[in-house]
Amino acid sequence: MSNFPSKEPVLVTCGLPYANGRCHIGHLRTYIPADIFVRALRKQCQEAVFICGSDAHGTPIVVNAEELGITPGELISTYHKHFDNIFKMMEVEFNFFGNTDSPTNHARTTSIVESLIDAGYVYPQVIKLAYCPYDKRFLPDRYVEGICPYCGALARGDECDLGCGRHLEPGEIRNARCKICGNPAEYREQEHFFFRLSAFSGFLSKYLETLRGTPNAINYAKEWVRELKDWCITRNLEWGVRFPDHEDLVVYVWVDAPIGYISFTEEWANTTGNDWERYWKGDSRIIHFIGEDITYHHCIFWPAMLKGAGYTLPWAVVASGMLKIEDKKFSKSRGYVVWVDEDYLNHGFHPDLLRYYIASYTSHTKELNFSWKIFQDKVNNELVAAFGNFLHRTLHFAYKNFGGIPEGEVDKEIFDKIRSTTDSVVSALDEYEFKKAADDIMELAQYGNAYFQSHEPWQLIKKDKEACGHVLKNSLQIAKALVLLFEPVLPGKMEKAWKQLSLPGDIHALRFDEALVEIPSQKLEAPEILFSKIEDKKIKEMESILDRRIKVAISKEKKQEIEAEKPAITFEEFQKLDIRIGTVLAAENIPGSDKLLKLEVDIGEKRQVVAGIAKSHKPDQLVGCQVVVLANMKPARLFGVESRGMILAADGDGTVLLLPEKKIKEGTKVR
Ligand code: B3M
Ligand code: ZN
Repeated sequence: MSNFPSKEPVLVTCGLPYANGRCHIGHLRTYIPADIFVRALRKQCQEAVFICGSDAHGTPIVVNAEELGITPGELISTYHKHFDNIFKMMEVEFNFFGNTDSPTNHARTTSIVESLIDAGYVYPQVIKLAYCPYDKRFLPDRYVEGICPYCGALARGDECDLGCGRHLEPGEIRNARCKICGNPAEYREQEHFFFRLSAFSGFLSKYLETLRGTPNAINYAKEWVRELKDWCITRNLEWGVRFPDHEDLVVYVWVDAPIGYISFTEEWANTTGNDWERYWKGDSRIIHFIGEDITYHHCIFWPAMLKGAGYTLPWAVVASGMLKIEDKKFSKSRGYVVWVDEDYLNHGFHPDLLRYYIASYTSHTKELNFSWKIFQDKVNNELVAAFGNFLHRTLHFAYKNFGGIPEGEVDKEIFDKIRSTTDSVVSALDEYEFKKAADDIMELAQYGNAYFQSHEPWQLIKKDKEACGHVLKNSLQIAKALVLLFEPVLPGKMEKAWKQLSLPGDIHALRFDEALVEIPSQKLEAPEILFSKIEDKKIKEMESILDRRIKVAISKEKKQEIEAEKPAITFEEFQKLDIRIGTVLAAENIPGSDKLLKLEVDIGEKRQVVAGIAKSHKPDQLVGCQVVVLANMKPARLFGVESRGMILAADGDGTVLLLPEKKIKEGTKVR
């Protein structure tokens, strides 16, 4: 039994893109499957509203606008239009695409925050916050950079983006530096407001048992629910939704961003004569499509907020896995990025080809690798040679020999095959298994090819025209089913194919069931080829664009490192550093970390030091080696292991350790 249609109304949302940068394939990994899902719901007679919008707030937007010398409002308006446009071009068709800086979202956020305050879920607390004495300001989130207290990686104020991926609360980051001037930050006390997330742990444990969606989201969330920390929900910024009764504070972006889902539903409802409360106050099925990296926000923080303020809870959370570009971790700064306009649409590639790639490359929850060669293979072998070929040879043969779709009946066996394919496609979609759905449809195309091939209509036409017409009728029924089934994935191309079949009605509004309605005999126009091969030359061109971008990024990174000017220090300041020669006595991996090693070093005394060199150095290679150690580094715990000192290394081609020129006595001072 399929989950849909249901009597409850369905609302599907996609994570809101920050209106702070261009759309790349990583974004589409969430939006395209969501769009496919919604189109497929409609094909199962399920009414569904599809909502998204730009995320207009948060520190990165303020920092970026400042760097560009424009207002945050100007910045978000540019990118809002950009995303809206790209989604339209990629045939991702939202019912409403809003923006979290809208008056509706300000009002809804204020109202929800007030409800949470009234219900006793918000409390003030004085905390120590990073403050820049030069810029004379507090440094929220991305205004500060430093070291992650959990894994030791270089991190941003609110997120360990390069290391363990943890969300960091204000004040947690170590060795904080101001992002504006590069100077070390101070810590100052200030009153902030916290959301009592810990009060929801009992509720959340139960709720997560009923939450549907993909296992990656739900299983992670179940692990986290055991230790919930309260969330600081205010920030020292001008840009954002004001925290009630505090002129100097706005709410944290992760408060007003998901509330956008509600506000956009309101805005959509107001312009279309619908009732938003059906979705957010009544029995409904709210389905959030998100990237895996924002699971915590959607499975923990958001349901707690909704519960605390008395709104309908999400029915399912569907999390897409991460993206790789040519087998390397996606990274804008390192050049491993494919921009949807500049690198794809502007080169004349049809949106449906990328939609197919994203749907069919791998399971929705797994890592997706985008490679131009694989893209070419999938287009040429699957869309062109299997599906396109079947469609074209069938239509072309019918047009040429019969002038259209022949008379006669379709075999039961053909209808059975179509029915079983449709059933398996629908159940795959119920499980958010887009690859399985695409593969099942492609298998029907292969079945069609085999049927056509084995019945040799080009021979039959010479001997028995009626028998030949029968083969064609069956083939065209399969073609009709394929076009309907593929519409959610390939909406643009299937619209054309539907016209080529001269079939009535709007393909986007028709149901999957229509595939079982016998195709009428009628005239056909000469069919055009729908899918064409991508040449090697084009793929080489695309690869070299990417290569060039990676090279430019590498040289830019190097230059930045050289240019990164640090403030001048005096000799006295330098003398504060206690740098000594040490000999490594023992080295071992730290369970759970692929970056860190635990070392025992003799620096005139024995010291335990944790070093982030596991990727470049094997423990046994290090034993006996002499190294240079900063001995008066403040002690820290990394992965639960105490570190008292820091091994000096150069960040070059991997991590390169500094070694003394010849063996010298342990503890010798470096000056
Ligand atoms: N704006 C983008 C992200 O972190 C963020 C999503 C908000 S969804 C309410 O992926
Ligand atoms: Zn970390």
